Amino acid sequence: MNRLNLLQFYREFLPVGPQTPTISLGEGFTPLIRSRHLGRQLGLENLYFKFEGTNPTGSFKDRGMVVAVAKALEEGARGVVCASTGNTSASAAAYAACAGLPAVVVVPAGGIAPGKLLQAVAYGAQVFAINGTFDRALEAAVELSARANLRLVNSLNPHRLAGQKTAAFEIVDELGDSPDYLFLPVGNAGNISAYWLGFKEYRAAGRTTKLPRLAGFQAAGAAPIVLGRPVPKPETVASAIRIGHPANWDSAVRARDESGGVIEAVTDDEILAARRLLAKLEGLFVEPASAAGVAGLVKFRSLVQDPRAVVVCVLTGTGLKDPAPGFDVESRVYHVEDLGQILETLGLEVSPRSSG
Ligand code: AN7
Repeated sequence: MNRLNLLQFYREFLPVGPQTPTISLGEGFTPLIRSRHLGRQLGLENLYFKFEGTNPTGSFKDRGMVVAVAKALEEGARGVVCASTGNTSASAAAYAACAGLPAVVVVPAGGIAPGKLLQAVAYGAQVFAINGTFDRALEAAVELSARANLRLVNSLNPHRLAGQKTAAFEIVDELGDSPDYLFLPVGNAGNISAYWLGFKEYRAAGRTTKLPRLAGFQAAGAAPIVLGRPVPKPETVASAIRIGHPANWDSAVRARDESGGVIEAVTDDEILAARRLLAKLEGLFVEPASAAGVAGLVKFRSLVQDPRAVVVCVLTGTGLKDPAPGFDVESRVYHVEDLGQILETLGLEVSPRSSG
């Protein structure tokens, strides 16, 4: 089977030309999964999940990174640098490896999920953990890009958002039109800005007749856009969106207002409840930050009036990198001595011992 190449498939909407290397790790073309249970519980007939966890490094960041790193390669950059709450660093490290470029990543010390840190190391990046928040790590990355001649691959690099807007294209291509609502988490606010760009470009190209309302959700302890001021010490279990001063603040507010949407806050308890719900009700295991959009839909259900409205929740990353939060595994595992105890615990009717 010939797997599609994201850079080639959407090239007319991307900053790629004949000289751009079409590198790929198999990013994009992620499943749009129709809800079988949560939608019914919420009284929504057309609820979908855009599951970005199937990207090669486990998050939506790969869509933007493939473009940013391809352009860095095309332009002869010496290497790439980024700050990250985890997923960007994993993605930058992987695509740099793929391109044969060195990667430098700066993360807030103790602030990122273990699986993400491990990925950055595994893919061969030089990893620096700096005391303080993501915002401090980003300042260092920006400075490094200028002083060490490394290409910055945070979302301040416009190629990142150009790549990320392909998720909006895929949703429209699959549904035949834009959804009525798009629910998603907001951290550095690049993704909400990129989706808006994507839907607007597709409408200008005549590929969609309408635009969705955007509903973005920050964690309550890290909700600068909701509060209207930076949060110096952001706190949340959802480490990916533990960001107090989003780089794309203005464009996110514009996207919200132009779309007639909202950016609201959800608590850590609401995020973890949504994470459990997605896994148990739908079979979708996502990281805490990725559950924020669904937590928002549950909490602000009245935003969607029409039960037939087409609603897409973006699930930004896999649960496997940060598996523990929200699950008490020990209390849910029965320790038994023998088969008899298993049968007894299950309380099932038992037939005689099978002979095979
Ligand atoms: C799973 O990796 O900022 O609002 O440095 O990893 O575009 O920032 C990650 C963000 C949502 C928020 N879900 O997206 C980083 C980083 C997951 C994420 C977000 C992130 P933006």
